[in-house]
Amino acid sequence: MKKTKDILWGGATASSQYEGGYKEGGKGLDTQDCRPYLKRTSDATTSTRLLTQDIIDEAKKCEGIGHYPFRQGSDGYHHIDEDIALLKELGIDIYRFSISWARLYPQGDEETPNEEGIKFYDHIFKEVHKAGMKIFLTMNHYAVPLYLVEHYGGWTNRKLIEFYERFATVVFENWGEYIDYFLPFNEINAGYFSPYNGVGLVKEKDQQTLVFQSLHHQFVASAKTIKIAKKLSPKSQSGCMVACFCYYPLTSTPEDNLKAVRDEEIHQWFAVDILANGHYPSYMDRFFRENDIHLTITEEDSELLKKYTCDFVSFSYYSSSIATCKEDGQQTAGNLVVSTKNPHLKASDWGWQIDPVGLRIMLNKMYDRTQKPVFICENGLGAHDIMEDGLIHDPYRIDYLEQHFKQIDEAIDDGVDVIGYIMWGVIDIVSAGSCEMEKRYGVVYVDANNLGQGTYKRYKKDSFKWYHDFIENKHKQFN
Ligand code: BGP
Repeated sequence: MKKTKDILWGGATASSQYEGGYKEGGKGLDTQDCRPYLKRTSDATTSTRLLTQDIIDEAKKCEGIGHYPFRQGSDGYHHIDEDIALLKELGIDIYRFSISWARLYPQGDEETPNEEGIKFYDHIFKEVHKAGMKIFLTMNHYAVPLYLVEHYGGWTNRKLIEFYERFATVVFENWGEYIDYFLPFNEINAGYFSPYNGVGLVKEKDQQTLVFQSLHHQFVASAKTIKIAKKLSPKSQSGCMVACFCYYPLTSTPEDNLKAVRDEEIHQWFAVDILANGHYPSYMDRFFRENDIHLTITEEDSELLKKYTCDFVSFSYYSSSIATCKEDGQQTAGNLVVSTKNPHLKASDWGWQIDPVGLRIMLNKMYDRTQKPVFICENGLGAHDIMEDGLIHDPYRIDYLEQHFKQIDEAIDDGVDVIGYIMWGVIDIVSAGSCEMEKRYGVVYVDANNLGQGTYKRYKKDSFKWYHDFIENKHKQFN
């Protein structure tokens, strides 16, 4: 039987949140480069995700970094070797990172890739491999080349499948031998809540059909990517990933229970059901009917979905949520969704409700549902950290990690086939939801603030040593 000591422990970043260098090496502008930093109000997270054409036009006028934090990221573009050395010292088994589509294909529709982009990633793949870490690649983590948004309508357009296939072919031709695990898309269900981030859709009215058609195109692109990888990188394992919200009913009424089931299906499971089982689940028929959503799904699409299902399933998990038919409860923020407050849970500085047991529940549910190995590919605590004399004491993060690791251990005992755990934002990066640098997840501190001021020097937090020791001693901690 599998034990906790047998699973992989890792850390993750994403190109748009980490790299910066937004104009260097021939990179094209992408959707994240257009999201401004807005001082946080209660709805800042939502408003920075909904981009209008006016906001994009404004962003295009800004030549420099300005108040667009993704253009600077953590300046990973210029710190990559130092960061890989830090990850090696941390002792993680696996590094999850993503490729900027616009760095390889500045517009997105070119026939051939940008050679400087190839050189940049070639270096990363080889150095991570040399450092002895496995590679978990997210091929596309939110950022879509802006040209594809403005000239093709983002993923609403079937043409993007073709462009994505070209991108995928180049990735696997060049680095197939280094890739251990891969995801065609980060949190593929995000397109539903955050269409601009997820499928490159500029805000308009009445987008439901467009959103689901775009998601469908991403599902087909996922299947085609798996087909490509099977040929060019036969040893790599293909996955699908969703953001998990873990819905609890607010009360024991049958109505609240039904609401929890439905919310979980529509918000998170439907993408897993399609990509792991190879077809649209029956509950989506009613949802499409009742919401007047009409999709174009060809026979070839259905064949591809059926034939190229993923090898493993994976998810991000930060907090649990509440489902209720009553609309009057106190609301709180979470990853991608807003939820009714749970009086039994504490929350992070951003209102995300901390619930380690929810992680065990999600692991069990996902495994029961798919019977495929499960990878926790994102989890961690976004917090305000304070650096004094080069030291960062973050006992709250250590506590968060410890509590969640205990629940992973329980889930493994429950019989869930867990492949590994990947800590989100292992090096501080710009927040995807609220565009802040000061919402920090890392065990490595990056000296920069929300306005991009700072030295961008790296410092180890207390949690660095804690995670390092945990990985080194994992045999003793559990089992
Ligand atoms: C997920 C994304 C990440 C990420 C994380 C934390 O949705 O895949 O890119 O950043 O959530 O969210 P945030 O950065 O908003 O705190």
